[in-house]
Amino acid sequence: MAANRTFTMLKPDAVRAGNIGNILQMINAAGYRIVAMKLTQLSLEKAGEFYEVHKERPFYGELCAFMSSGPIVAAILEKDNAVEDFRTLIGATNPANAAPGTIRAKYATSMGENAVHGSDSDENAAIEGAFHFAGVELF
Ligand code: DAT
Ligand code: MG
Repeated sequence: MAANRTFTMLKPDAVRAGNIGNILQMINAAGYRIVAMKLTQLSLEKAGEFYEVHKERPFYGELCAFMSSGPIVAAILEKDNAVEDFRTLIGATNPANAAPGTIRAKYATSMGENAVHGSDSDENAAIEGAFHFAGVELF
């Protein structure tokens, strides 16, 4: 597998609960190199834009309200097979179904407040990374 990149957000629940360090430790231990990172907060409008693909879903309003409810850590991460391996590291969307030892199994509290985002394809990783970072912020 070629070295490639994924995009993540440590969500407002994880930041509020004081889990930034714990989650970054797991990301580091899994072999990811940090290409870009910042503590930031989405406006309701920007959250709506980020999750536009879900706009017809019944949880869209709740999702955008939650994602704009406090600071997040946004990051671009690099590793071989970055996207797929990161989805494995974070676990299933619903923490009740997340494999033991995954980030969501440890730190998510519900389907909506599930601690962390991970891109679902190389194409979306590039789009989502560019949504949050300018080229000069990548290292
Ligand atoms: P994932 O974040 O695992 O890629 P997704 O892309 O299907 O999951 O959904 C994006 C986010 O929307 C998810 O992290 C949490 C929220 N969400 C998804 N399904 C939900 C549901 N049935 N109820 C409440 N929130 C939901
Ligand atoms: Mg998704």
